[in-house]
Amino acid sequence: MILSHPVCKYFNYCLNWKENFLSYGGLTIYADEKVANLVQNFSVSGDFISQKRNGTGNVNDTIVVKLGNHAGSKKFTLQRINHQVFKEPEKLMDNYSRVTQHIQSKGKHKSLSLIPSKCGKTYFKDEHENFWRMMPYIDDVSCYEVAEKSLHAYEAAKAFGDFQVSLSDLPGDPLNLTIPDFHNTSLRFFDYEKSKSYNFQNRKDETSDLDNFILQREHLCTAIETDKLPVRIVHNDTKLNNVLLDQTTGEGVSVIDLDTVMPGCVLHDFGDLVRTICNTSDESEKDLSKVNFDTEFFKSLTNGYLDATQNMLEQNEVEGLAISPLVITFELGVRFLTDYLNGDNYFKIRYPGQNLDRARVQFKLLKSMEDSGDLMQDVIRKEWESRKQFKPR
Ligand code: GN1
Ligand code: MG
Repeated sequence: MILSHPVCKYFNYCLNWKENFLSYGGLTIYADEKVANLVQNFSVSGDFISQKRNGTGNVNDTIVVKLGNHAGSKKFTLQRINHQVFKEPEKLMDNYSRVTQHIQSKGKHKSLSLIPSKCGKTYFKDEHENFWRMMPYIDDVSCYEVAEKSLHAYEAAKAFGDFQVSLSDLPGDPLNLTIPDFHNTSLRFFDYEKSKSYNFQNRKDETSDLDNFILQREHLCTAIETDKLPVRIVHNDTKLNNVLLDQTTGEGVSVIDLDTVMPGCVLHDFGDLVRTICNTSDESEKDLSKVNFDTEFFKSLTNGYLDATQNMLEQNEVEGLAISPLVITFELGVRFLTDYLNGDNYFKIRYPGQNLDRARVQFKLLKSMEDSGDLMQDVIRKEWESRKQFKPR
């Protein structure tokens, strides 16, 4: 509450300025000099040419940096890990390094890889305790906020399915939990109720029209019974914009944003794929009549996902697929609303009220999914049965 006071906002602004970057509207713009100095700490050659802030992620800061010399130029991705969200960046980077190396070892050379720091670490820690990582930029790819055609739905889902399968034989200890209880929907619901009752920002009245809708769906909190399902390494954040598709063929090239890759449940990945790919509009759409569930994309997505995972999935996982989009959409709606009630501390916002807009989009989408519940069941059953018939025994 206190931090949102205009005087504190100004104070924060000055602090940020001192750190050599400008922060406004949740998006931080870093000065060229700061970026040029940062990249010098990684094992790369070439002089700083330019940098561009990539504004799509809701949590970390991503910058595309161009370095070069007389022989030519090369692009890199530089990222600051949001340590307010990821409390143990070293452990996170340990996962990141194991996962990227394992995927590369399977011949997926166009997938993510880390550039070591000059001290031989997988990250660089700056004087303000910020953790940075650097990776070669992957060229000739596209990244979509909203799916434009069925091919996108098929390829993105196949890429995330392939990713789960690739990690099913990761050797060594289980990966670290980078955010414990990340998809604990009951806990997310509990946090929402707490925020509503504290009402620190005095925003409760603006959200009261959603109260009944949310309460009536509380049962979704326990609809995925994770304790009865296999624990696998999953991505946990399978948004459409977390996969790169080939610019020419549309084929999946690489899954990105690996911070939440950890032991979990495949249903959360499938649910989040559907949530983003089958939404006819984007996550902050103000005109809710444009937010609907796309059944054609759902069919393509299911095909792509099962083409990749049919030999890995167990029957009880397949049985849970159809409810998972509703759970994840509900969960994220609740998370956006909680953040709005708390004063927008978690998800980056580009304008005031964005988290409330985002929450409304999720709840509208959820309503539209409910209307297509039977169709989802039928599509999954049909696709699974047809694959089982031809499955080698
Ligand atoms: C965040 O960072 P990004 O934009 O890929 C969030 C996801 C949400 C998503 C909603 C670590 O993902 O859980 O589904 O925003 N990531 C984290 O757009 O909380
Ligand atoms: Mg992302």
